[in-house]
This record gives sequence, structure tokens and C-alpha cells, in this order.
Amino acid sequence: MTASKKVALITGITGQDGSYLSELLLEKDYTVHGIVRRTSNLFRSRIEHLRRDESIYGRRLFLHYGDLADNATLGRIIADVQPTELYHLAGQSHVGLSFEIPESTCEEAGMATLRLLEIIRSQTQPVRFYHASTSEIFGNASEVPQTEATPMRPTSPYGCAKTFATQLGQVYRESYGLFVCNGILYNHESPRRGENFVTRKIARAAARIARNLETELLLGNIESQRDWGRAQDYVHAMWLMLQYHTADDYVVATGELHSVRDFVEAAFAIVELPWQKYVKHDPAFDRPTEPGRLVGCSDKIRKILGWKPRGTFSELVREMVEMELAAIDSRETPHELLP
Ligand code: GDR
Repeated sequence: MTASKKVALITGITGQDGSYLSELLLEKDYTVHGIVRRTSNLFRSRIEHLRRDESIYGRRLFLHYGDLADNATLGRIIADVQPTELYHLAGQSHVGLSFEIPESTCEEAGMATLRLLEIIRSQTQPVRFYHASTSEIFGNASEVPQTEATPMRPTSPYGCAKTFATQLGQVYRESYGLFVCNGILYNHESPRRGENFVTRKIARAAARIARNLETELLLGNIESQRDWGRAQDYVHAMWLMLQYHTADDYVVATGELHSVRDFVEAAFAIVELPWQKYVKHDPAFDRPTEPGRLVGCSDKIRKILGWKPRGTFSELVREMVEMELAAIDSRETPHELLP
């Protein structure tokens, strides 16, 4: 077997998106390298199935210890791996938490991106760079739906850091001719979503309440609205961006708005329970400010790259709740059931 010439390096490989992206790239015959933080826990649930696969791990999938704050290590990994594509997905990504820990959030979401851009600028071989931008850059959006041309008006420390990183990506693309794409992704969910994001929190609680493992679900603002898509489709969009002949920025969204309340209703309907009885408001989950109506117009990526989202909102809710139920019933975590 000849080694694949396509070499991807992923920061944030153990996250929801990193794990789906790894699977996609391995299917496409890439060699995949991931940067992981050294922790005392070696179990990396979302990619554990790949790590345990002897035909993949150590052959076409490699993990490297590194930290976004450690410039020397990042530089060494990139020089050693010589990636043809770098997907920068890592960093603190919880918007609410960014109000509690603004400095480290900005360091990870903002400065680390600059650090990586500087490293790829100094490489002799070209590296295509994907930056995980976000709808949070639009924040208090001046128009609905938002497009690539909508002004950036972030409403959280996380949104500010991502705005900084997105604009740096544009500056490096224009100033140095680097191949840098900003994927302006709206919320994207799956059974592998972190438990403190609202969709997973709701899906998990609905299942646990249905199985008598919990008695209530504490939420912040349930009137908040979001444009929710499927993570599996969104990592495909990331890959498409780096395959095109020119680098650009793309909005990735479904174009549909739903409230947190809609998600709650749909999730509890699946387990046939009255949500009003279990869902309580806890101001601890309210945020100092909320963005406006974040809903994306993805015409550009549909037209240029032929991308489109699959599945409906209710299918997404169903998939997430059913995985939680299956996990409880089989005593596995949903990650281990591998949707
Ligand atoms: P978001 O996702 O902030 O949009 O960022 P999240 O799921 O955290 O919140 C969505 C909305 O739900 C409301 N909400 C709650 N949120 C959480 N986490 N927990 C609660 O208990 C709760 N109750 C109500 C929030 O106020 C908010 O309005 C996600 C992240 O993945 C970002 O990294 C990414 O950039 C954007 O999506 C696009």
C-alpha cells in the first residue's frame, strides 16, 4: 500500500468536530495527525474507536502532545508532520463560559490562531489552513439572515476572539497569499456534542428523566433561537473548503431558526413526557448578553462547493435523544455507541 500524499493535521481532534472530521479524512485515504493535550486521562472517548483500531492507529492516524499556548511544540509538530491541510478546531468554545474565563478564551480562540498562521507562513511547503470561525462573530447581527458580507458585531468574549481570528485569517490570506478559509459555522450538534451545550444537555436530561435517573432539567433562556445543523454535515463543509482552487470564507448553516423551547418540546415528546413538569429556569445559565437572531444564508457554499445540509430539525433531536436512551440501556456512553 502506498502512503497517501494527503496529510491532515487537526487541532481539537478529540472534540465533536475533530472526531467526525478524522473519520471523514481517514475514509478519504488521508494520513491524519491530531494534537492532543497531555492529561492524566489517556481515554479519548470520541476517537477511542480509532485509537483501538490497529489497522489505523500508528499507521494512518497519529496523535501528538501539544498545547495551543506552546509555540515551540506547535512549530515542531508542523515541521515534522508537514501537513498539506491544517484544520484548526481547538479551543474553549463555550460562549457562556467565555464570560467567566475571558482571558484564556481569547488566548485560545484568538492568539493561538495567530500563532498557527505565523507558523504556516514560515513553512517552505504550502499548507491549506481551515479556521473554525462561527456565527458568534455576527452577534448583535445587523441583518437576518447573515451572509459572508454581514458586519461582525460580536456580543461575547468568545465572539470577540473569533472575530479577531477570522479577520487575521483574511489579512493573512490577502497579505501573504496563504490558503486560509474561515468556515463561519452556525450551531452544529450530534450525539457527540459536549454535555454542557444546550442540545446535548436537553437530550441527555430527557432520556435520564425517562429512565428515572434524574428528576429535573435546569436551563437558562429557553426563548433563545439558533440555527441548528448536524455536525457530520458541517465537517464535510470544512473539507470541501480546502479542496477548492481558491481560499475563501463561507457561511455554513441550515437557514432555519428554532428556539431552545422547540428543542425541549421535541426531545420530551420523543420520551412521551410533559416537559413543563421537569424543565425549570435557573438564572445561573442566563448569559449577560445574547446575540440577535443568528440564522445563516448558506447560498455561497451551496452554489460554489455544492454543499447542503441533510436531515431535519426533528430528525436531529430524535437522533440525539435515541442515542442517549440507547446509551443508558446498554450502559455505554453515547460516544462509545458511535453514531
Ligand atoms: P451557543 O451554544 O452559545 O449558541 O454556541 P449553546 O448550546 O451553549 O447555547 C445555545 C443557546 O441556548 C441557551 N441556553 C443554554 N445554553 C447552555 N449551554 N446551557 C443551558 O442550560 C442553556 N439554557 C439556555 C443559550 O443561552 C444560548 O442562547 C455554540 C458553540 O458551539 C460555539 O462554540 C459556536 O461557535 C456556536 O454554537 C455557533
